[in-house]
Amino acid sequence: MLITRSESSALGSCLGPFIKRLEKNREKSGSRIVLALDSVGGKERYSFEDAARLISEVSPWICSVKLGLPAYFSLGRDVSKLTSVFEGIPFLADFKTADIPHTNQLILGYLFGELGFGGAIVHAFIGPTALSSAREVAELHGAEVLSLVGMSHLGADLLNSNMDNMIKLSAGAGISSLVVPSTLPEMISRARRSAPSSQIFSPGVGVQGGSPRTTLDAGADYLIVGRSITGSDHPATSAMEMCRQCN
Ligand code: FNU
Repeated sequence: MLITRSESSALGSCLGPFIKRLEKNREKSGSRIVLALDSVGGKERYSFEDAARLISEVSPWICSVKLGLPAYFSLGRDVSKLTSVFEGIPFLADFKTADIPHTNQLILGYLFGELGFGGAIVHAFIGPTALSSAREVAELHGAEVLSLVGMSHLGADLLNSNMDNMIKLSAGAGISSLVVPSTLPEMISRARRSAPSSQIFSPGVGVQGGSPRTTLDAGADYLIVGRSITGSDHPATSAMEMCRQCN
């Protein structure tokens, strides 16, 4: 399955502010790493200061920060403090939103409008209507929806076997950013061939077994990395090392 040329050029021309900021940061730092801040130093619950210290420490080696429910459990509304203190860093929300359009709108409106996220990961399996409406909410806030079309853990076969359909659905809904697992590089190559002008974000690098180099060679644009950096005794060194492996 190949996204048609008109679909592809339409996608290429609608790069949102989040992707543009990400690209700028990537050029500046030379890093394609999106830091997944689920835990800090192995701690499940961490303070605003813990999070801010870690981000400051690794900021030369990353281009974005991703926060999900674990971060929200630790920080609550202080997430908005984090996104404003680090306003130069685009923040990605990973709540894997997968609800009806109205509920998605409420969730995404809060993430973009109140917490200051520039992008949010949404499950592609919710279908064309819900994906389009999520993309519309994002546009209202100058934000980006990333469509989750595959997952990195063992046993995600039901989802992963439908990747091609979900890429097509995402393109039809005007979404050009995809999340595709690093642990399955052949899925990344297939996604890249199907949607050449998409931005591919790939989680599962490091602790889950994905290799930075293989993931990028397969066609990913950005690597989502958590514990290899956040759980390290020397997070900045680990981030720098991973960055080196990418270049
Ligand atoms: P680390 N993540 C993932 N696999 O790991 N969003 C997926 O398929 C996916 C994700 C997230 O293993 C996961 O929730 F869609 O410590 C975590 O925040 O490097 C991060 O990517 C991986 O963290």
